Amino acid sequence: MKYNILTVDEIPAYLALRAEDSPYSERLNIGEIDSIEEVGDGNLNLVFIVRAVSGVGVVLKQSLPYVRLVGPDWPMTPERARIEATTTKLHAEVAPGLVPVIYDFNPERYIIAMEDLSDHVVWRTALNAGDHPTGVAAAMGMYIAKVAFGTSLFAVDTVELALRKERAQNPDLCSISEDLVFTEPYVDSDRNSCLESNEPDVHAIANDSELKLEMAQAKWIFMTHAEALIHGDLHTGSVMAKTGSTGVAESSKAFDSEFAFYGPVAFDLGALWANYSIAASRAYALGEDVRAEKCLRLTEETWVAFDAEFRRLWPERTDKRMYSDSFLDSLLSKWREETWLFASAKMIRRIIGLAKTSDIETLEPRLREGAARGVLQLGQAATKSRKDDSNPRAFVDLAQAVLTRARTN
Ligand code: SR1
Ligand code: MG
Repeated sequence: MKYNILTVDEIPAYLALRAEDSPYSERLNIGEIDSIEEVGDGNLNLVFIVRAVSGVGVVLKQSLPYVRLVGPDWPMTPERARIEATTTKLHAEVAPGLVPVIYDFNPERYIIAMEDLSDHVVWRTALNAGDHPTGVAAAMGMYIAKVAFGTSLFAVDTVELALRKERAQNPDLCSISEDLVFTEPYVDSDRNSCLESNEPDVHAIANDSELKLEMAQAKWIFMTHAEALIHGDLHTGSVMAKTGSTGVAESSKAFDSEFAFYGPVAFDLGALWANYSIAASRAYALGEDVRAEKCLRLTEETWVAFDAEFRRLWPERTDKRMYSDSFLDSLLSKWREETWLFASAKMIRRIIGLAKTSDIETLEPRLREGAARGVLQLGQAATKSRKDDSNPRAFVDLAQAVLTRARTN
C-alpha cells in the first residue's frame, strides 16, 4: 500500500480538515498561514512547524514507514506515532507541564498535531553551544519520578494496568534499542563505526567479558522489567527548555516518546546520565573544564530531584500493605544502581553504534578521538564500580577522572 507522505503544500488543507469537529479546532484552524518549515532533525520522522500570520503555531509530526536516518531500506512501523501520542497524553496527566500538549492524532496518516515549542531550545543544542539553562536536569528528574509513580502499580489499579501494558506494547521500537543499545556495540555489526584511532578502544570493549556480562544483565532488565510507562529515549535531544532572562528554565519538556513502553524506570535516568557525560566529554575536549563539571553536576541534580519527588509521592500509593517505607528505600537503591548500568550502555552505544551524538561528532577528529575514548572508558568503568558506591557523586568523580585522562589535544 502506498504511504501518503505529508507535504508542505498539503498542510493548509490538511489542518483545515482536521480542525472540523476537533476539540482543538482553535489550535488547528490557525488562520492565515505565514510559514511552513520542515525541521525534523531526528532519526525517524518528518516534523513541520506551521506558523500563522497572527503568530500562533502548531507542530505536525508524521512517522514514516521507515527509519529516516537510513531510508526505505530499513522499514519501521509508523504505529510509533500512536505510541507517542498516547504516551504523551498519559504523561501529561501525571506530569503536567513537563511534556508538550497533544492537540490531535490522525491514526490513518500517523500525524500528530502538537504544541509549538519554538520558544524553547533543544537541550543538547544549548549544551553544545555552552548554554546551561538552570533547572532542566531537576525538572527531568521530577518528570521521571512522576511517570515512575503515576503510571505504575503504585497508582494504577491492577486491571487497568494490564490494559495499559497491552496498549503500550512497542516491540518494533524496543527491538531497535535491544539491538543498537545492548547488542551491536559488543559484536561485529555493519552499523558500527568509529575513527580509525578509536579502533583499539572499540576492540577493548568487545574483548571485555566482564562488561559484556553486565550488558547482558542490562538488556535482560530492559526486556523483562515492566515497571512503568517510560519515555524510552530520554537523551538531551529529547528535551526542550525555555530560558528566562535569569538563566533559569521557565519550562522544560520531554518530547519524542515514540520508544515508550512498560520498561525499567532506571533506563530513562541512565539515558540522561549518559548524555550529561557525553556533553562533559565534549567540554573537556574543548578545554572548557568548568563547563564540563557543570555538565557532570546535572547527574546529581537529576537524581536528587527524582529521589525527592518519588519519596514525596510515596504516601499516595494505593496499596500500603506490603509496599512499606523500607521497600521504598530498597527500590530507590536498586534504581540508583541500575542507572549506572544503563548509563554505561547508553554511553557506549552513542560512540560505537548507529545514531551518534552531535556533541562528539562535531568535534574535529583530533579532539574527537579522546572525547570518544573517554566516554567508552567511562562506560566500561562505571558498570564495574557501581557496586562499590552507587551514589551519583561517585559517578561524577569517576567521570571527571576518566574523561580528563582520556582527552586528546
Ligand atoms: C534507528 S533509530 C536510532 C536511534 O534514534 C533514536 O533517537 C533512538 O535512540 C534510536 O536508538
Ligand atoms: Mg527521538
